[in-house]
Amino acid sequence: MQMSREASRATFREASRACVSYLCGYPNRNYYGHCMPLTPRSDIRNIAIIAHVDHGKTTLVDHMLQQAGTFRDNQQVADRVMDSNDLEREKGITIMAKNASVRWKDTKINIVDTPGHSDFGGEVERVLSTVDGVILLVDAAEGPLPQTRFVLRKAFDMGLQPIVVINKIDRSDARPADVLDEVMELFISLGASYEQLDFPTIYAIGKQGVAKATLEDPSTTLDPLFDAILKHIPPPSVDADAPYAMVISALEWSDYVGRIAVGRIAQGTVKMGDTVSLIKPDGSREQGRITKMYTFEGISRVEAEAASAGDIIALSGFENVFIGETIADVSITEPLSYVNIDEPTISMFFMVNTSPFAGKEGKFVTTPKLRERLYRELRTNVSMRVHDTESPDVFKVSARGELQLAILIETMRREGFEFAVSRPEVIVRRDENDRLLEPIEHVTVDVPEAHVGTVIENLGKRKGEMTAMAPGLDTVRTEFLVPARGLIGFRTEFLTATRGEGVLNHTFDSWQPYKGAIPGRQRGALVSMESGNATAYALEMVQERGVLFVSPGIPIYEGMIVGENAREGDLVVNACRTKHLTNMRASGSDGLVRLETPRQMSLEQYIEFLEDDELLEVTPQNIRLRKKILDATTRQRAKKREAAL
Ligand SMILES: Nc1nc2c(ncn2[C@@H]2O[C@H](COP(=O)(O)OP(=O)(O)OP(=O)(O)O)[C@@H](O)[C@H]2O)c(=O)[nH]1
Ligand SMILES: [Mg+2]
Repeated sequence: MQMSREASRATFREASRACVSYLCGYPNRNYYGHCMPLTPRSDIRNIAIIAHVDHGKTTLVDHMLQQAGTFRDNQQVADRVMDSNDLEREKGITIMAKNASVRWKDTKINIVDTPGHSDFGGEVERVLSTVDGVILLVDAAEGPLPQTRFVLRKAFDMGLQPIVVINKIDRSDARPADVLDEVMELFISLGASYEQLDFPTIYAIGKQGVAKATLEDPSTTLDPLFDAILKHIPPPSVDADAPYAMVISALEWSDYVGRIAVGRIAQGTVKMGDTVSLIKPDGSREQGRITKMYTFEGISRVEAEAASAGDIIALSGFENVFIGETIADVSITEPLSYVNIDEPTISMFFMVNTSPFAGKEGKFVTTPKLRERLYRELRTNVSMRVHDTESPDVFKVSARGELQLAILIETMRREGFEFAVSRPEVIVRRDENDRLLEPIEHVTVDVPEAHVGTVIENLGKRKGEMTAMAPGLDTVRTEFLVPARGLIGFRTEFLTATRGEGVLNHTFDSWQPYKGAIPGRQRGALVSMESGNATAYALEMVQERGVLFVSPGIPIYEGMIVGENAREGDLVVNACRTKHLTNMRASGSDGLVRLETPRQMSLEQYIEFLEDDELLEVTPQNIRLRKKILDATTRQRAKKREAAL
């Protein structure tokens, strides 16, 4: 199903080269290719806020909303109000791009808040086609980081005009002048046009709702930022008289009206109750009636009777719509073109749980449920792919990074799903000469000087190549090109090696010839040889061998991983042994069992731990690591056979 969708998208892209709507970049023409004068809609601006992770996008949007009078004076509003889903709030990061709008001096500013984490880069690509300009936020201390480059490159690809905001100038280590130089260098290295290089710069303390036109500006509000948006971001240029057409760039859900499709009207005007066509990328069409229509006011959707080209709207009436599809006047027969979203770089197998505890803890545990859920994810998640495999119970899910996969896994377990996943693998491809290519990540590491050597050594082992080094105030910044393969499982090792003082960032850079073998996990697993409940008595002995993952009383099964071996290679251990009554302790011992607290791991850490012959069992209540082959003898045999090959 996915393949055919992909294939049809490709054909559609080819066919739509002739399409000359504004989305294709031909000015002054409408959808039919007739030269039509486009009129600027000066009452609207559409912008996206883009940046590296944590540089302060969502916090800035809070204050833009507040200062534009979105909330009542006494209204209680949560911090980072746009980070509205549970996982976003728990993790403190934005996962999905979202729309809001403010009114400033009679102009409606539609704002898209985007995620800065590289795994969610597809979200940025998805929404850039709906805006006419971007606010590029850069942390005044950290400067441009890998994702700053990535999002700016995407904005340039779309020909968007940026406003640069040097944010967090209140930081004690802020260095706004240097950071501005670095931004300039970044623009040049990305081949910015003359107009783009002439970008306006605003200095901000997003957290306090302050923006300044210059560092000396006494402003205590965001007015300079709002004014810059009105002045420098071009209003949408539209043909409001052409037949209505828009591409769907987001999907939302409402318990009252069902699926809601969000997009920016490319041309024409649309009214509540209109009969329109949903045009699929392959050109097939179905007609439907618009049952509800909304525009964005503040952070809410408000019902609207009509809207026209340039505005971002949401509408319901089409249950079967996907992102990237076109909704248009019935006279239109061809879909509008849609941006290319970068392909995934990493994949993982999702499968029905087969552990001895299977089916005990989940609400949804069967193949059809798992399959339906995974394919449903594709409706809204533009950068993921799902494929069936030769085995009917196993699905290959491809994504842009481990965190993106971890978020899907966590979301599914909260929904009641029980399943197992394998170790993430990097996706490879072949070039025209049949050479094997692999994804290479651009890695930036900020660490105190004392740790630089260790980092260079560790990344070297993982085939990393250092490309730059620059000393900062307290830390040294080193940059590397590292195979994505080498980064799987690296974060935990990095944090240990730098005693938590290091910051690691990476973003996809390029496809390059395969760099050769990279060693896997340094330490083996402690694998249970029995099924039963873990006992304190047994764990006391097991902990001599490494670090425990389980505590006494926890039900375990043969082949389940109960800890990390202190050495290389796996070790089979007995974690359920009970003390024989006759087994007296040596004199001098107080008889008390002293157990270390088991290692608490996040879902991402569990995923990082996985080796090729292991699985992660995920249920709404538990996460367990296990060997694929549970029986020790069979596992041993399989290993020997593999070694012999
Ligand atoms: N010192 C300082 N900290 C700020 C400022 N603005 C935001 N922060 C802090 O930076 C952190 C990240 O803020 P967010 O607004 O979540 O950043 P973001 O860019 O939306 O992050 P992602 O969406 O996950 O990419 C939070 O702890 C904020 O309190 C600022 O002006 N000064
Ligand atoms: Mg955010």
